[in-house]
Amino acid sequence: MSLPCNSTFPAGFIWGVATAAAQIEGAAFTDGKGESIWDRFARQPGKVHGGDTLDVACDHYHRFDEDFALMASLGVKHYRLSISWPRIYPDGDGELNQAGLDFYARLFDAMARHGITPWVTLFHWDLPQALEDRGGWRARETVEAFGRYATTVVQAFADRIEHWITLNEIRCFTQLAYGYGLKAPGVKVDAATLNQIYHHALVSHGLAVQAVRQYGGPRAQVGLTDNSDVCIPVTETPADIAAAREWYRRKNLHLLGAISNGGYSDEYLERCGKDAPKVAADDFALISAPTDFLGLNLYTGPFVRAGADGEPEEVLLPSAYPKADSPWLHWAPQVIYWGTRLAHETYGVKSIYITENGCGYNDEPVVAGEVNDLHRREFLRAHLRELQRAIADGIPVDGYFLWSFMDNFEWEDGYERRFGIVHVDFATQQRTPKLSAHYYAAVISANRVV
Ligand code: PNW
Repeated sequence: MSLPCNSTFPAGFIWGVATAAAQIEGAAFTDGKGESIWDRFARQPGKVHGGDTLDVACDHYHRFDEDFALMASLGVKHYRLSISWPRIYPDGDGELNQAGLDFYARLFDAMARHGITPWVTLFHWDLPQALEDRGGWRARETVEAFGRYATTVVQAFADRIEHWITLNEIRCFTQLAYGYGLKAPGVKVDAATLNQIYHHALVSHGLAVQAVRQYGGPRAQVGLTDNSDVCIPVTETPADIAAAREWYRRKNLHLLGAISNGGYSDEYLERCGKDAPKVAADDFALISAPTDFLGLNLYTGPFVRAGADGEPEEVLLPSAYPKADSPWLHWAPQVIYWGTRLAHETYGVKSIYITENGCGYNDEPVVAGEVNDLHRREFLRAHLRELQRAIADGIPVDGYFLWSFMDNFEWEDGYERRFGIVHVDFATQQRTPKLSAHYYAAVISANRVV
């Protein structure tokens, strides 16, 4: 099947925007919220650009009503947000903070008033520091605590939430945090510990799925958001496509591979050798329980080709290759097409939502009341064309969430790096929709690439 290049998207296609609690809420110690590992990390010298903290961020905690009014004015009807675990359980476990649940109840009420449907991520990296002090993701205790937290949240909001996302980007809060030490808690563990941490993340995903199935009500849908290592064939020829597919399969063996396989493959266990994770008897019954969709955060990916011996090889990026200001974010719009296609082909996924896609730049000044981010408009248009191609090829993509609604705390890059389609002046909290916001509003309204 192929569609003419200016055709509309399928009726009911979900257009949304995304954020995460720690990056926008601020109010880091308000109404009983506990300390998160990011609150702690940001206070360690040299960890976050400019010494920026999450204390105020976009002050969304106090401004959500006007933020939803702005969102609605752009025609956005779907919003992916996350819930802050330390707002609900300040110590990660044990005593519940009712004020935390009350905050999200007010937030969801406001969204309903503005006609915006919530898509809720249960964990977007803000682990309670108290749990990190007892071992963090190294410890099985954290997995059990996450299961209790997920159950509490699903029980509290089952009447309002139909779309649940268990975890955001396992790779980032495991490998980048405990492997490379770039993200909180900023440590470097050994290979066996890191493999155990991946496993704990997978079990946590499974416990959240179980919570949604038990308490989410008949209409609830649940899935994981993964940032798979997407491999893009340098030329779309059978040889390079096969190489990209094989490279993708190998790179995702420990996460999506294990989930879809119902266990760790021999290939993965051989790769781990003596550092293989310890797996409890029922773990994979949880981990591989069916889900309703797969969320994919698609930003970039390596270009892969068939080498001389037929083995996949990554092509090095020349210095002239275009990048966003985030050094890891080289332009590769085909990540949308290949990210969704490889997930569908490799794991048989039947429903995919792109839960994040966007770009981060530093200098986006407000001039005469406008932010001329033509670079982001161009980025979005190129990526949406690839989304259209994926759909035309029959890949089951049901929605797209742009990262991000507004500039926010970009983790170790602090407030310097802007991903929003709405500009935030962090001194005054003034919001200014950028050119890209008006562009995206036009896309949503026309339900096609404009
Ligand atoms: C995602 N990489 O993070 C997160 O889900 C967001 O919270 C974040 O703000 C956004 O993308 C932009 O960075 C990523 O190194 C961080 O490939 C790093 C990578 C990918 C995604």
